[in-house]
Amino acid sequence: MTDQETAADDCLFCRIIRREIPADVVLEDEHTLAFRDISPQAPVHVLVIPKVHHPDAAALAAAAPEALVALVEAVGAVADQEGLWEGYRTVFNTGARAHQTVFHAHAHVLGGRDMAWPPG
Ligand code: D5M
Repeated sequence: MTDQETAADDCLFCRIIRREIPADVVLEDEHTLAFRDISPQAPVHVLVIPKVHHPDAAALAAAAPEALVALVEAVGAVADQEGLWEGYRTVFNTGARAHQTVFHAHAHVLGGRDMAWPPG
């Protein structure tokens, strides 16, 4: 088994993809799964994840650029589906210091309220 497969075996988001853990799925396609964050930070807070396991977005871009493109397309589709035509924020937390807690690449899609800048 490769390191990547080992990591995927007990990765929380891989388990959601395999439907071992329930999630409120809002969109799914060949490359991507999108589901509501369990701890929403805005009226709309959806996580968009690739179906392949890579620890963060940069690693995904390096290993599977087509999956990153599909992920960003899915972010736009989620925003449309959720009615976020006034704007939304896309966040890739990368590394513990940036508050990444799940080391499977994911985009946060946040919307439905005004966003502050700079972020905390
Ligand atoms: O974001 C990881 C996010 O994952 C964080 O906002 C909580 C969310 N999370 C954790 N467990 C679940 C389940 N089971 N369903 C839905 N959402 C979940 P990070 O950028 O790594 O801090």
